Amino acid sequence: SWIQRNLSEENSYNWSRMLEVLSFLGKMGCSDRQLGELIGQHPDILFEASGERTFSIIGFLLKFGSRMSQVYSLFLQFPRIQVMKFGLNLRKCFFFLNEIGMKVPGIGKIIRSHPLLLGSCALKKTNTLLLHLNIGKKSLCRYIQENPQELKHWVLGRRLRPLDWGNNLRSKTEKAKFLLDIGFVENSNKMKEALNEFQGNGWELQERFDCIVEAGFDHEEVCQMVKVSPRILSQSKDVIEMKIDFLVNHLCYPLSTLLIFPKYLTYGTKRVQHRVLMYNWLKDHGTDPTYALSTVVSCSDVYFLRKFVNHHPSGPQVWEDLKSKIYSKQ
Ligand SMILES: *[C@@H]1O[C@H](CO)[C@@H](O)[C@H](O)[C@H]1NC(C)=O
Ligand SMILES: CC(=O)N[C@H]1CO[C@H](CO)[C@@H](O)[C@@H]1O
Repeated sequence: SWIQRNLSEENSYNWSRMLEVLSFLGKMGCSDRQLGELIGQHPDILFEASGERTFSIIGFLLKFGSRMSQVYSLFLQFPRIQVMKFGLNLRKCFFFLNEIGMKVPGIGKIIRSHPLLLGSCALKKTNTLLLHLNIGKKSLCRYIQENPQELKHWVLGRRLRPLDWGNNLRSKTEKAKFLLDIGFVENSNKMKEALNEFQGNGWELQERFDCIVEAGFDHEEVCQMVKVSPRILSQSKDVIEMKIDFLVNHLCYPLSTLLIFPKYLTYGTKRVQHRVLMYNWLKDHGTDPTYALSTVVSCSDVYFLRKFVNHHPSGPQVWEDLKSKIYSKQ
């Protein structure tokens, strides 16, 4: 009955192709369950033109040298956008890159590494972009190769600003704009500190900020975290995601720990792991009252040894054992 509800009486369907789509996705690596979830969320992968759109996206990606595993991972993360629209966007990006004179290997590289991004961007027309970004084709090519993420700002409905590429000022203003957006006060000391603290340009900061939001916070909460501890945004998105995963899935602290202790994200995972494992061991072997993660992680080694480790006769030995185990790992 689900299928019936998703079929339209005005269309005819090619069931043999729909079957091919299912078995192709299956061969690519989708388990039945993943397949069910995928089609459940995106019925049009199967039904739109009886799967022809899906095949045309897959064909497009393979033509540019994507590996099957990359295609597979794209479908697992397929964005909330119609399959047909996704395919059109991909093609439009290709035409745009071609029109500004990017060579095929360069285009292939961008398509292979950013299919999700390209498929989600409804780019403006090439002439409009060249005009408003105020940049030549050659420079634009290089700019995109170095900053492919920028493409997502050049979509229909967004206002364009001229690219003063190579101009440091721009990256400074972008950073400043980002900080003002998240609630810093213009010309305040905090703002100056944060500006100096941040490595990365405007969109990178935004991307890092967003990935914390996506972990399960609301915008305001993340603004607050960044104000308390600006340095958390000086790390790449991958590192931030890894640290959050580590906190929640390995150390088994609730995500909300970050609200009280955002600075956690600035510590190396080895240090955190060493401290937490030691602290847990002491808890299992002694009577220490419960300390917050912030206390356990932030204090100096000397203080930690004095306050926690040395209270148990075997503490120092366990501390050393953990240290060699954790720090010898890659
Ligand atoms: C239905 O799909 C199959 C497999 O892709 C194809 O060979 C066949 O020509 C299609 N039939 C029609 C009527 O389009
Ligand atoms: C495109 C379409 O009609 N999708 C429908 C498929 O069935 C689910 C469940 O009934 C509906 O929510 C979708 O709107």
